[in-house]
Amino acid sequence: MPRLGPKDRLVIATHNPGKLREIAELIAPFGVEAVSAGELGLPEPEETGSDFVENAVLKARAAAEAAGLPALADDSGLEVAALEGAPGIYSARWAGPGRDFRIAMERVERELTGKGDRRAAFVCVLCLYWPGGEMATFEGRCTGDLVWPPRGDQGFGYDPIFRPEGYGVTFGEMAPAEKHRIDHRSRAFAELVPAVFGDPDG
Ligand code: ITT
Repeated sequence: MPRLGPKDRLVIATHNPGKLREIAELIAPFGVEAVSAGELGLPEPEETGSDFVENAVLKARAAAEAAGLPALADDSGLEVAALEGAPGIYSARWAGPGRDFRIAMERVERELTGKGDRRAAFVCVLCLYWPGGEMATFEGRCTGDLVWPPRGDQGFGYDPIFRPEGYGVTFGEMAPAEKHRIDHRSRAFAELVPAVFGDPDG
């Protein structure tokens, strides 16, 4: 698998500003020149996959082929135990066409009515895809439980209702650096680093 070095350009293949900010923060120490799908005017591919891996691959492939550059895509979501893993790959779609996560969080809470089990996990699959067709995927998970009402205005998406295991606060109440220590995206990224960047000091 080719490596990425400080002079290389990498497309961050997401149209979600919250993800873009977090991925840019994770990549910053490695010095690659990150350019977003939005900046390049790339279209948003339809997510026709049946799991996180398939969707991450199709988004990364579409961006890599359109831009002629390596591309990093993220497919992620919230899996709620008592809802058999929903919303899962449909996490963004539960927020409706206006991407209003108040609506998505209210739907989760409504569907949990009468169920005692409030366990949930965030899942993230990252795909790094090269224009020649080489690719690799990396997965990270973060378990926790759901609170109601939503708390905090940090982060994005479902962060205000997700309380990671071992913490009294939600992701919505955590500073970005604190979330990055334990969240699903950072964990997937930690798997990617040795495969894609090698030893940053070596
Ligand atoms: P792209 O496909 O353009 O990357 P998207 O928002 O459509 O953007 P997904 O299909 O992967 O991306 O949807 C994942 C949704 O899961 C996302 O919109 C968030 O609502 C939610 N999600 C993922 N990671 C999250 C996090 O760290 N905190 C809160 N919500 C998160």
